[in-house]
Amino acid sequence: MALRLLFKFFLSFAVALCYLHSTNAQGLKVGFYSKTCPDVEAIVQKTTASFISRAPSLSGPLLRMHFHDCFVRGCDGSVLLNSTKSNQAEKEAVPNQSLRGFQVIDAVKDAVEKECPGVVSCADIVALVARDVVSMVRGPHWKVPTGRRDGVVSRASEVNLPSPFLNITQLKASFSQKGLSVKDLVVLSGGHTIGIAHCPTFSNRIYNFTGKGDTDPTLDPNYITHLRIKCKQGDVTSFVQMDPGSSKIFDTDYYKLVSKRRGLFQSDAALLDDDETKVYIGLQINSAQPSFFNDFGESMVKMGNIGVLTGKAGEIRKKCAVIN
Ligand code: HEM
Ligand SMILES: *[C@@H]1O[C@H](CO)[C@@H](O)[C@H](O)[C@H]1NC(C)=O
Ligand SMILES: *[C@@H]1O[C@H](CO)[C@@H](O)[C@H](O)[C@H]1NC(C)=O
Ligand SMILES: *[C@@H]1O[C@H](CO)[C@@H](O)[C@H](O)[C@H]1NC(C)=O
Ligand SMILES: CC(=O)N[C@H]1CO[C@H](CO)[C@@H](O)[C@@H]1O
Repeated sequence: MALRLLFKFFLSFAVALCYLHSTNAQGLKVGFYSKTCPDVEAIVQKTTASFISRAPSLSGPLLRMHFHDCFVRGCDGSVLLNSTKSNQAEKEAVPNQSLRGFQVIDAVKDAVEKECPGVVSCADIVALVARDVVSMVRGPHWKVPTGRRDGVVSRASEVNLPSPFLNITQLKASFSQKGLSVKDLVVLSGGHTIGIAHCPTFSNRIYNFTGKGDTDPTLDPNYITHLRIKCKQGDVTSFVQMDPGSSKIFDTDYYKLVSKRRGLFQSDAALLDDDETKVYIGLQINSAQPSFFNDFGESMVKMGNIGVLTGKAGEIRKKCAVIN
């Protein structure tokens, strides 16, 4: 009898431990839809793959979309909302210019709605798609806690994303305001191993750094020559690969570039101005088994927790671009 009680005690203890492990303070958990929409992750994966296999360059903007969602009002799908007559949505703000791939989110949502109408949030879809595109370009795969609900507010005036012109102090402050660490900063910046950037995000560094027609002394002069060919002065429409040659492959190249003073943005170069971020970069380059892939999954999960709506808050949108 006593033995059975003891056994029961240990069992409930183990169950409680598992529970603690799979949930977090805000109530997201891996497999949130296991009863209500068991195939959701397979549907998201399949639909996303059908786009990425044809257009791998959509992986960049779709990863970035989760970042932009989470940093403004929390990961609540607010980045997806269209403007209305009376409201300028986040999409209208300057850093949006280059957000793309909304059609992928809409297609995923339609496919999911067919299977389980009104169950899966757009905010979760953004998080799952971000994970899937990274896997599809040979990056890590991680478990995405779900259970986010969709917000009903999206305001262009609230978009206060870190700009590519920030220095290390400002970057650390921006991340810390969202509850993210210095390690998260250097790890998530590694997302710049895929994708592209438009000339105005770095042209000051190659043409007119301090207003005297000079260049950024922290940028490799040979790289400046290369970038000037891609971006003529005043060009606002051209773009470059952030990790030239492997911008569609998720790898540790970003850290090699930054250490060679070829990080594209001031905010990339700034990671050499802090002991912790600099040491991290060195470790990723020199280690036989870099921790970056594992770290990236962990930091993405942390980012995915920012300001989430759970329980009865918010809603489950029917269409990701409009509130119900
Ligand atoms: C640390 C602060 C960050 C700054 C200042 C920053 C800034 C930028 C800028 C200016 C662009 C170029 C946009 C364009 O011109 O088209 C860009 C692209 C990108 N960013 Fe970041 N970013 C930051 C953090 C992140 C994070 C946390 C992620 C995701 C984990 C991310 C993922 C990306 C990706 C994948 C692209 C390529 C987009 C594409 O291919 O269209 N960035 N970022
Ligand atoms: C970063 O920029 C802020 C604002 O311009 C400035 O006050 C600060 O001194 C800068 N810090 C570094 C480390 O450059
Ligand atoms: C560089 O910037 C300064 C200050 O903004 C401006 O007056 C000057 O015309 C610019 N020079 C060039 C070559 O664009
Ligand atoms: C949202 O806006 C886009 C671009 O203007 C448009 O194509 C799309 O149909 C809109 N979505 C909804 C649900 O109104
Ligand atoms: C994708 C998207 O909605 N882009 C918009 C970003 O904001 C500019 C105006 O600042 C609009 O013209 C774009 O359509």
